[in-house]
Amino acid sequence: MFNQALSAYFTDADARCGASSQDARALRARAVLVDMEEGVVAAALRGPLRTLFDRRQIVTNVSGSGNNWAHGHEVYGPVHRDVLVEAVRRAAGSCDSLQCFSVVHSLGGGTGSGLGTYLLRAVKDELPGPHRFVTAVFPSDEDDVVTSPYNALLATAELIEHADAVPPGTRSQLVDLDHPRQTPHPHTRRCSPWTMARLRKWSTVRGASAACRSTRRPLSRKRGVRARSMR
Ligand SMILES: Nc1nc2c(ncn2[C@@H]2O[C@H](COP(=O)(O)OP(=O)(O)O)[C@@H](O)[C@H]2O)c(=O)[nH]1
Ligand SMILES: [Mg+2]
Repeated sequence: MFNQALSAYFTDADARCGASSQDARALRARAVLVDMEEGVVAAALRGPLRTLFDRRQIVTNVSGSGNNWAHGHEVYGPVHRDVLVEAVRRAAGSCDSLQCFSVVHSLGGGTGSGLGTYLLRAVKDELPGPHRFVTAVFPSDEDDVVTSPYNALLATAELIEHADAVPPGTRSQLVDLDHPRQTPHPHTRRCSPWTMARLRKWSTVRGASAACRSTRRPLSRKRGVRARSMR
């Protein structure tokens, strides 16, 4: 089962025994999980994907960043820097041909935006070769965090400096994928061509498909045929 494509994102824990794994439970993500609250990571470690994560590659704290970019960046960043860099080095050390670091975080709170961008800069300083590809979830108008515009702005300034590529998404798009709506969400109507392309790709999801239908161009073959025959 373990092959070259899988090896880009996973290591094979069975390989140490000399055999290639036939069991998905032997896969270990080449990942470092970071959160300054324990809850989300603890839930991941109780869930169906729990075997994917190497416990040494998890960095948590107890009290969270209080939705404050500065707390994540200026307080937790220096405190956890060594442990974080060590975990990233360990993951990088197990790669044959490291090409890219991929960071996935939200920008509306304090940890993803503040500590996430601190880590991005630390990785740039300590391991400057590979590209830094950042998937950033921006807050949307209906965000539940009152400080999210500030956090996102401060994080964006860091991304401009330290990331090589940033495909942006928004929180409302995640919500729509999670809980498809019958009517298109107003924010998804204003989304970028990149996001529209992603939504089309995921058009089997009801909400996304509804969002696609709100654009001017016909998207499904059926609608396209009807539009042509009406001319
Ligand atoms: N749609 C969606 N939004 C989320 C999820 N997790 C966090 N958010 C949103 O992301 C923003 C920041 O929250 P969070 O990532 O927990 O902050 P942090 O832990 O301090 O970085 C808030 O607006 C949350 O509502 C999720 O799983 N789905
Ligand atoms: Mg959080």
